Amino acid sequence: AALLTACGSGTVGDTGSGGSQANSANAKKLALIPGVQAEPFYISLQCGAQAEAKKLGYELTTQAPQKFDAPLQTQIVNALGANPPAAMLIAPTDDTAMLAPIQQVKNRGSKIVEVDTALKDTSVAASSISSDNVAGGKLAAQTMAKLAAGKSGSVLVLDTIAGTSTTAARAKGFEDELKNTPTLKSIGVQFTQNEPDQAASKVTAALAANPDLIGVFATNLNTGEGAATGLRNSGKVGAVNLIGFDASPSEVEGLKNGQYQALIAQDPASIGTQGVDQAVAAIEGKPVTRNLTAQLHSITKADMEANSQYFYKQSC
Ligand code: T6T
Repeated sequence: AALLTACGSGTVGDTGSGGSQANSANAKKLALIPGVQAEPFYISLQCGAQAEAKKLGYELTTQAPQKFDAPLQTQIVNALGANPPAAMLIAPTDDTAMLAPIQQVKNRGSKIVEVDTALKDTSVAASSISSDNVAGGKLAAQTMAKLAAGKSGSVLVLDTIAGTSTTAARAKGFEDELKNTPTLKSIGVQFTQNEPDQAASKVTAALAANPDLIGVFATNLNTGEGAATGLRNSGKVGAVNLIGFDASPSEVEGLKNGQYQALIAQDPASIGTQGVDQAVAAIEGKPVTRNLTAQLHSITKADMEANSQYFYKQSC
């Protein structure tokens, strides 16, 4: 079911210009810097961006860090600054630490568009495209309440790394909304460094400390995959409701075989498409929309066939 259909807001005439012009040989060049390599969410985003760039007559190259890690991403951004593209589309891995490197590329003449995550400082990017992550967290809490069906118990929230704007917003939306269901008590948000192994052990530890654990909200695909492992290892699959964010092949398989009770799928391809549209508008001096949102879809086993178009890809 398509439960969220939020759409763009806040059109401004700002073309996001900043600093000197990028090298004219790069006038049709776009660079995409995802949060991490070889991950279905960012692959799907890249597929959308690539197709749109081709359609608009631009060349898009992608370079992603091996881990979701600000120092590794900084190296890539710094190298790009030496030969600035007309626009850089980036998913900042840290809402603060990535400010200086991104600002430097902007100072060298590239337009900056944020895709998925964003910096705290809203003055750098010409445009930001993401899911409505707070709404996604709320939707997960409402789904958790439905699944509990009046039964009381503890709920664990698994976040990734402090400074990740998206997952922080999901955790906050979830925690705020859960307060409307007094029978469910959050035992708090735990960080996992975006490592499935850490997510698995946090779940095992939470089960040992809270025998009444009734649900886990995993704020992205890595925390979800780890949480599913933790529940499996503890023999609690199905007894503890697991709601994941994203729709990676492994999560989709887990939904099918009962390891997850619901997934909140994003539309990464549309984030990529819209990102390129905004980058090209900024380059060509056309009006740019400062903030755009992509749709979210809550998917359960019962309606997974009808929602298969939202499953993430491993390649374009
Ligand atoms: O959930 C996505 C993305 O939106 C988030 O910013 C980081 O994690 C993912 O890439 C999934 O692992």
